[in-house]
Amino acid sequence: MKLPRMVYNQPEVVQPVRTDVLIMSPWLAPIVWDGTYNLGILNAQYRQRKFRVGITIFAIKKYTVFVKKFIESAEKYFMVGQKVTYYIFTDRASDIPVMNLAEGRSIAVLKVPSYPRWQDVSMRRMEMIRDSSHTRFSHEVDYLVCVDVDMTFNDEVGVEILSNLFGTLHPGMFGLPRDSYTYERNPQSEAYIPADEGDFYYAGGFFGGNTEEVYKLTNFCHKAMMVDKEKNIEAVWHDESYLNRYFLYHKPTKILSPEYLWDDNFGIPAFLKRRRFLAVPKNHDEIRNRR
Ligand code: 5GW
Ligand code: MN
Repeated sequence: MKLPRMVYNQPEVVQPVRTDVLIMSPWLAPIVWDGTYNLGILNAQYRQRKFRVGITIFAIKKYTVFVKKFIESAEKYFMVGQKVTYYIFTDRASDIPVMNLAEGRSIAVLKVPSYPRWQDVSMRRMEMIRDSSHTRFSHEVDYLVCVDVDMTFNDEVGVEILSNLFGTLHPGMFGLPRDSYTYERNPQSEAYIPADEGDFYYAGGFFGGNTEEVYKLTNFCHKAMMVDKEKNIEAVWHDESYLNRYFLYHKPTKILSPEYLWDDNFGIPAFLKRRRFLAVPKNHDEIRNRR
C-alpha cells in the first residue's frame, strides 16, 4: 500500500502523548483518546481500502422521537466522507422521517416487533442484530457500529474507532476498582463475573467490529440471555451485563474512551478533551412509562 506524501509532526518515542489516562490495554488494544492518533494518517490508510460502515439503532415505541436529531448529528460528525448505512430497527416505520443524506450514505428501515417490557426491548437488540448479520449486514457492510438512539454526535467519530472488535468504557465507571463494577454477580447467571476478574466496565450503548465479530458477539449474548431466561434469571444490567461477560473472555481489539459515550450528568472531568457522542437528557418517567 502506497500512501501519499504527508507532512506531520514526528512521533516522539520518549515523550508520551497522554500521561493522564491509560492509552493501551494489557493485551495491547489501543484505548482511543483525543491526542493519541493522527486522523489524517488513518484516513489515508482507510481510503485505499474501500470499506462500508453500518450503524444500527433501535427506535421502538416512543424512541422514534430520537431518530431525527440522531441522524442529523451523525451526518455532521459520524464517518464523514465514508460510505454509511443507517439500519433503523423499528416497530413504527411510518414514524421514521425522510431525510436528506450526504452522497454514499443511506437509510434502511427494518421492521421488527416490540416487546411490552423495556428490558426486553433493550435485550432483544442482540437477537435482531444477530439475525440481520448473516442475511444482510455481511453482504452490505464491512464494519458494524451498534449504538443507543437516545444520543447525539457532538464531535468527530471517524475511522479511528474501527477494529475487528471494539467496546467503549462506560462513562460512569472508569477508574473504579473491578469489584465495584456493576457486573452480574449471581454465579447461576451466564453473565456472571467473579469479583476478582474483569478489566473494564463496558457500556451497552456503543460496541462494534467487523460483521463476523459482531455476529459472534450478538449470538453469544442472545443465547446466554435465553439460557438465563429458562432459569428465570435476568442479569442486573440486561444486555450490558452479557456484553461485559463476552468482552472479558473475548478481549476487544480496540477500546473507545468515554469521549465516545458521555453523559453530562457525570460532569466534564479534565481528562475529557472531547465529548463526541452525548446522551440526550430524557425524563425517564415520561418516556418509559405507560405505552
Ligand atoms: C423504554 C423504556 C425504558 C428503557 C428503554 C426503553 C426503550 C429503549 C424503548 O422504549 N424503545 C427503544 O427503542 N429502546 C432502545 O433501547 C433504544 O435504542 C435505546 O437507546 C436502547 C436502550 O435503552 P435506553 O437508551 O433507554 O437505556 P439507557 O441505559 O441509556 O437509559
Ligand atoms: Mn441510552
